[in-house]
Amino acid sequence: MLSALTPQNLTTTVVSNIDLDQIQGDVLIGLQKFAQRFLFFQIQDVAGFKTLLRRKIAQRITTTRTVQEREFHLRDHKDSGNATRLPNIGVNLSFTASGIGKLILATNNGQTLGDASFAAGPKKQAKSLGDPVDAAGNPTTWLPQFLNATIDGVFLITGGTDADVNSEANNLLAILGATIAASFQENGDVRPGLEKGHEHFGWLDGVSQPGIRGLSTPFPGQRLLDPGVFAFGYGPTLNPPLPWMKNGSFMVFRRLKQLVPEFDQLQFTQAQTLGMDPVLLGARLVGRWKSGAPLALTPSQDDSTMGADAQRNNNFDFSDDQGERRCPFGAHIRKTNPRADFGLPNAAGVDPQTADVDPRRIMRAGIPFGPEVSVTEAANGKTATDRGLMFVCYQTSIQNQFEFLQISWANNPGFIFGRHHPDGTPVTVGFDPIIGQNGAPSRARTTDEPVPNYPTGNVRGTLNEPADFIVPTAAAYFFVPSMEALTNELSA
Ligand code: N7H
Repeated sequence: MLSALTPQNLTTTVVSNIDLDQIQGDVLIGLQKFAQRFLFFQIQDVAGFKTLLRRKIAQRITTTRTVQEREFHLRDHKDSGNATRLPNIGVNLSFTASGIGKLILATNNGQTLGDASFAAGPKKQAKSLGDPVDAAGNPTTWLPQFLNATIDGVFLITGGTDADVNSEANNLLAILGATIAASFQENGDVRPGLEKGHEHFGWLDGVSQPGIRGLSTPFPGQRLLDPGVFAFGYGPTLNPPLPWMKNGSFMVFRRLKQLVPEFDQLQFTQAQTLGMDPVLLGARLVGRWKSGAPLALTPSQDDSTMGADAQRNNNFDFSDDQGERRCPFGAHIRKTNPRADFGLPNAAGVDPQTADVDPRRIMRAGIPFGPEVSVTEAANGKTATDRGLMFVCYQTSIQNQFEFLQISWANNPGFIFGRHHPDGTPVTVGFDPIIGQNGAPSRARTTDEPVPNYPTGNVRGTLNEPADFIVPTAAAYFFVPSMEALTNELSA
């Protein structure tokens, strides 16, 4: 069974003080998931909900300890040649600011929990995130359930099949009865056949995740970060803003619709204009080939063995590619994790990632939703049915991590700063061609595309994206409490 996104090389001898029994399972390792239900709800009867949370729901929540044990079990299962899917039902529960406000009456009307973006919620943040908005700043592409109704919480329910997760969703709904009202539900599913583990544009997802000090043994090139970057109470966030937030995390959810046939067409038409192979252009938009192999290591042809090899597929830091011969500065993985670009090692020997990039990292745990592209959609080059990514990420600061990546890096044509073409003129990198959003009404984006021309050198080019190929259709910000907070502060 797939774990959230990435091969986490879990160490068998856990030497750290990470409280695996307190942190919910999707945060650091990721619930094992082939299918996942997102069950958004409103709390209708606060007292009744609290009683059921304490007595019947908390025991169904899957902790990091359980997820870790399942990882080891799954390895044995696979190693013994067994290809069957195990049900491995997982349940996580988290709350929006309005949900926390209802559960902790002393501070009713919402909680900031030390994070202004969490308190504001993504609807208020939509404009600054670059989402399409009307004159009043309200998102224009979101589903009505996320615009008009209050969402207090969400259950993430994972398992081996849709039937497994549907059955657990029904159990939860039956237990909670009228204490909640489901406001929106949708299933995500790992894609079928050879597309397993690939998102809808076709790229292998979950190749690069941060390692966690004390929990994982790093793969070559994988950074080991303090658990405090993702869960409160460790390292830089030793003291959570409120004591009961220890072992909790913030979760960002975004339902991102992907216009797959349109994006496929763009790669063909732009490749023609730029005079390059569309497959290479696609790889240069992401920074990896569809197999996961990084351009930084294999710039002119795919290497699917490398793509699948965790010992190699992150073993680079861009420091030897300041001329963008291998990977453009604008590529999605270079914009969202610039590795050593962000201040190359300086005379003082400062490790640039530790200083600048590490505190911005996020732990991604999304899953694709929607059907495969139909023959008719492919022929027409036009999306007829919603599909995309249920994007989920964890962090201890929404403002300094997810929002910073989206706003200050992906949407910022200037980032990465201070680079020059060989003739000395400054490089304006442009938007992240995958997730970058131009808040202007036209939405049109450009990205610098130094067309590779071996062996002479790159020819300057510009990628033109006249429209968005990823459209945000829902978003919500959550706090993922520890087990202790669920059974004490939030259900008292
Ligand atoms: Fe991205 N894609 O298919 O092109 N992403 N992403 N992402 N993303 C990554 O390493 C994709 C989104 C990050 O450490 C890969 O897993 C799509 C948002 C970060 O090297 C691919 C969508 C944000 C990384 C994609 C989407 C990020 C990353 C390479 C939306 C944050 C790790 C495989 C539909 C604001 C970078 C991998 C690193 C990798 C795609 C969304 C961030 C293929 C389709 C919203 C930090």
